[in-house]
Amino acid sequence: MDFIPLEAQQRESFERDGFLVVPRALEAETVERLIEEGDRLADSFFKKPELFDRPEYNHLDRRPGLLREPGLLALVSNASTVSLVVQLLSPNIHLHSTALIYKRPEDPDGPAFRRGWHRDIRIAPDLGHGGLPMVGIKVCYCLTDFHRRESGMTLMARGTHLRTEPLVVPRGGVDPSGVEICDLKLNAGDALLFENRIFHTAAPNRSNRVSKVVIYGYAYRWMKPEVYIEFSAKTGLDDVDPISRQLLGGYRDVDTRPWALEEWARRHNVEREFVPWTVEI
Ligand SMILES: O=C(O)CCC(=O)C(=O)O
Repeated sequence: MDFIPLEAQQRESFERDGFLVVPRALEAETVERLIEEGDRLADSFFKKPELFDRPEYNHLDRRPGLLREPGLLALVSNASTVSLVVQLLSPNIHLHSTALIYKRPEDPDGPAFRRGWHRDIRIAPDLGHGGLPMVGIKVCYCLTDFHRRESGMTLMARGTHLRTEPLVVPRGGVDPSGVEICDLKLNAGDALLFENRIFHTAAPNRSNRVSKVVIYGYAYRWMKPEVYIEFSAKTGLDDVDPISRQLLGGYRDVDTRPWALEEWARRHNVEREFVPWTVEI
């Protein structure tokens, strides 16, 4: 995997906002190939009748099976984004989740579907909202342009990764008050990195085209990947490079060092500071 340095200003904005836009993360040909593969996976979705007033028929959130497609498999170690994830999180990571999200146009006057502000990985219900750790970063790849508001891009509540309380939603409303809601304008090929603590939600697609994204989540290796990631069963890993093998769960246990990304980080001078178990006094 090529090395792309994380600029100081990118780290600063990620730490301040809880998310970071990486413009032109994918080449146009890669986007085309991913659309071709994504459309194949979405075949039965496209065959369903379009019911304008029934948004549940018009959203696809497909999680299993993405890694069977070669382009989607190669995306797991995409240098322009995963380089940054390693520098923001650690070399000790693997792929935690995959999603292909397509949204057909919805009734502009209809109710918001799947609107639910949340933090990822469900830590808060167990540990509360205070002092949450950052343990994962999702990379949302835009396969279509998102040039207008309400065109299907996931909404981010800027800076809420540091929040120690639930969001406050006025009675009868859907969106929180007192926070900045970002409906980002993005181009096909751009990537949006967001960390597990930031409050975000699915948003309606009130444009006149199908919106398409692929979202890959990376997390520390001590976090169990979602069950549908078949590669965690260590099948079919012989043909992939060592970094992809690590990301796909090709190691015995978490006590085995994440040597592929550790070595990569060492070579590019971005290794993590060593944290010992004990110190001498
Ligand atoms: O469909 C969406 O835009 C929401 C995605 C989301 O909430 C997530 O990936 O956690």
